[in-house]
Parts: sequence; C-alpha cells; structure tokens
Amino acid sequence: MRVLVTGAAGSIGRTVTIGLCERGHEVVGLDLVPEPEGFTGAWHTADCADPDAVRAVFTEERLDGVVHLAGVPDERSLPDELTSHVITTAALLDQMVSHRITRIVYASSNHAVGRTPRPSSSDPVSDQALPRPDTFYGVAKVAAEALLRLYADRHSLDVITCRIGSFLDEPTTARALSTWLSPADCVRMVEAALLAPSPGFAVLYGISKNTRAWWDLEPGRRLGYEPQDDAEAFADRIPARDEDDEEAAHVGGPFVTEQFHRPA
Ligand code: 15L
Repeated sequence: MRVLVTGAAGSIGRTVTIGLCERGHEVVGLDLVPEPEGFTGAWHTADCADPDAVRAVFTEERLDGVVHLAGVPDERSLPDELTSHVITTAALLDQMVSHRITRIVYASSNHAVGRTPRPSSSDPVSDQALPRPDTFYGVAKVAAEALLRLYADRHSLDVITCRIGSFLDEPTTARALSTWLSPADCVRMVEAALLAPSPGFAVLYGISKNTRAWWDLEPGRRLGYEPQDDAEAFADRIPARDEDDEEAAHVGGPFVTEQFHRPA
C-alpha cells in the first residue's frame, strides 16, 4: 500500500515508517519538521491542522490509506488539544472523502477511557467501554474518535482507532507492565489495521501481549493484530516507586491526577 503517515518524524512515526517500508509498503511522510535522516520517500513538511496544506498533499500524492499519528502527546489547553487532535483529523477526513480514499488508522489513546478504574486482569476494559477521559487530551481523543465514526457512517470509510497504551522501547514502571506497546507490536498493529478486510468503524487497544494487560486484546485479534511481546519479561528489572499505587488506581495512570488548564 502507499500510505500517508502523519507525525512521521515523531517517535511512533519513525518506528511505523521504517516498519511499513520493511514490510513492502510505501510511505509518504507528513510532519511539522523535515524528514529524518535516511528517509528517501516522499515527504511534506506541513501542519495537518491547516486544511489547505492537507489538500495540497492529497492533490499531489496517490494514496491507498492514511495513518494519522500527528498530535501533541500530552496535556495542553483545551483549544490546543482540539486543534491538535480533532481539527487535524477533520482536515484529513475531508480530503479522504474528496479523493475517495477509504482507509484510516488513527492513533487514539488509552486516555480516552483513562478515568476507568483499573480492572481485574480477568475482566479487562473492553472496546465497548464508554468514553471516560482523564484530561483535555483524553477529551480530544474521544472527540476525534466521534468524528471518525461520523465519517465512517456517512461516507462508508474504514476506520480503525487504536487506543494506544505506553509506546516505549521497554517498560520502565509498574504501570507499563500492563500498558506497554512494544515498537515491533506497534508496527504489527498498524499493518493489521491497514489490511483488515472491511472493518467499518472499529476500536482496538494498542498494547502488547502483556500478562498484566488492563485492556482487552480480542478486538485487535479479530482485526488481525497478533501481538508478540510481553512486558512481563522486564518485570524483575523494574524498581518499585511511591507513585505506583496511585498510577494503578485508574487505567490512565499519571494523567488522572495531572493538573488541567482551567478555566477551559
Ligand atoms: C499517551 O497517550 C501519551 O501520548 C503518552 O505520552 C503516554 O503518557 C501514554 O499515553 C501512557 O498512557 O503511558
């Protein structure tokens, strides 16, 4: 497939770009900053919150799908969060409809349901969980998912929204033993989401095959995402911290007690 990857210079973006290319796909990169050294494909240095800039990319490139990773990864003001996650998604969706591109994989976040109390490992949080954001960041991810659903329903798009846990080279805290997404599994997840036959609108949880997982892996497996890594392999190297109990109270961990910018 020839895939537009937004946020392609970011930490997840670089991993996904290299991984998709290794698996025989062609990546068109888009980011606020120029391409990382070594990237040889097509690249657009642009802001995907700017609809004209996004239109120019879609006019120039032939694309089979979009992987939307761009966006601030942490807590900012409500207007900044909405611009970063919702306005960018709308600009992409409008161009997909205009250019008859029907597949988008969206990097949502566990923080869309972050205020959900930690489940028992035998009853992980399901893809049917109601929105329960822990921050404005989480609110913006919920809103972006709603926008994607609207376009999926109205324009028959195939949308897979991946509620990513903790994308890290390796888990370094007790929480990450439940929330880790390894780089290799991240590539597996994105490729499966690009190739799943006719998913319509679907949600999966973007975590590895963690023994202590807090989210249900079955929705991902139904779409062809078979994670291979397990954070448990690192468990004996992770030191206990004072924050561990508080971070384990809700699935959003440290975001749940994060100050958010008020008044909104
Ligand atoms: C996210 O969605 C954030 O972008 C990232 O910075 C981490 O905090 C991660 O979630 C997490 O929950 O560990």
